[in-house]
Amino acid sequence: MQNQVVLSGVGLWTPPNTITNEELIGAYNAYADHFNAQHKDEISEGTVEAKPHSSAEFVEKASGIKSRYIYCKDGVLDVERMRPIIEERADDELSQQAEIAVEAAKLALKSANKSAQDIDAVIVSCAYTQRSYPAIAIEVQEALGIDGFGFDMLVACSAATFGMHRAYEMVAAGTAKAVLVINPELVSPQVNYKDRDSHFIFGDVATATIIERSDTAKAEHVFNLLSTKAVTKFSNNIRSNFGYMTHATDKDPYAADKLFHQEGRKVFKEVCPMAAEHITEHLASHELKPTDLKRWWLHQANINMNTLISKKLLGREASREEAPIVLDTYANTASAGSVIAFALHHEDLQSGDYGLLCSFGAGYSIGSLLVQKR
Ligand code: CO8
Repeated sequence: MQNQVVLSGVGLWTPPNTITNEELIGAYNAYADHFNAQHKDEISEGTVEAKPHSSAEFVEKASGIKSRYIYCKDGVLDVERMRPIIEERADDELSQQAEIAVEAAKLALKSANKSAQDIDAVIVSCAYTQRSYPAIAIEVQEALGIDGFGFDMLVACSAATFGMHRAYEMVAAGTAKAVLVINPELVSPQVNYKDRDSHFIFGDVATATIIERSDTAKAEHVFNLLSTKAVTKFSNNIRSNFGYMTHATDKDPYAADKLFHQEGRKVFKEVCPMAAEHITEHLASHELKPTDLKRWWLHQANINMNTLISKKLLGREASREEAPIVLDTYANTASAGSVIAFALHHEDLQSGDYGLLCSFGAGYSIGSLLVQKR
């Protein structure tokens, strides 16, 4: 017999620094002017393309983003650099990603009313890990004094939901009693701040959740995890080619294709119907309709995507109360967006209310979890 599984805690660690659209776009436009002045002759000969200005008005209208949090602001707005300055740490120091993971984990443990001794597995699941091994999850496990085991997972936009899926399965099967799932989305080092199409999209954050057996849960807000659903379909439309092979290929490890890049229009067109269909099927497997749900904690990549998906599901636009948006202040935080929305907007749900967490994006990947307030 399977154990009843619950989501009993959530933690949200927000970096101390922000960059507004105005600041970011001011820096980009200064960089573009600098580039155009430097390449004046090639541009007039037609061998180099001039860089047009970015605009805060476009960014807010096309994405819903007004500002973003950033782990380290230094260097990003410097026209000569356009990337954060992050010091390398010694092997015996806590890595930056483990450090922010620990912050989010402590908040999740507190909200679940648990201590490190109650946890027996740690999953660090996010879009990038800052090294291949030893796993960041094992470093976090050591820092928090957790027994048991830990491992890292990379599933880009769906890392958080897919990580929670694995935790659900382990608790249901009895191979772990309580799992800490952490999403330290330190994405700013992989953003191409020189690329007009994508320089505004991302922000840094760390989120964490506790998934455990229902009979051990003692938090104030406990959600029965009814089921999970996942799908992936290969696409090159969102891609980063950075990896360990660059040591052998003799290519520039910092070239534009090694950083985040996408065909944003295609992503928009292809992912929205996939996500709406996925959610409809997930709910139908419980004989539920979209109108039966109280809350939608949707992936936060683009406000227009969320509006379109909720219209497809409900036949009308969802209110901000039904489908909260955190993009305006957090921007796209890779896999953490739906967890941020959950962290900030779950305490008002009443016993019996249904809600759905859902990620969609790179891979392509879609992951959902249907929950019901206990
Ligand atoms: N300023 C002013 N104008 C601009 C800018 C800009 N910054 N950028 C583009 N334009 C112009 C274009 O040149 C174009 O002009 P024209 O019509 O004259 O050619 C016009 O605006 C329209 O351009 P687009 O068609 O590209 O603009 P869209 O309306 O499609 O909006 C978006 C662009 C916002 C990127 C939109 O396509 C989008 O959001 N698509 C989906 C994106 C998405 O969900 N991506 C997933 C991201 S991946 C993820 O979430 C996790 C991945 C792993 C983490 C990586 C971390 C680094």
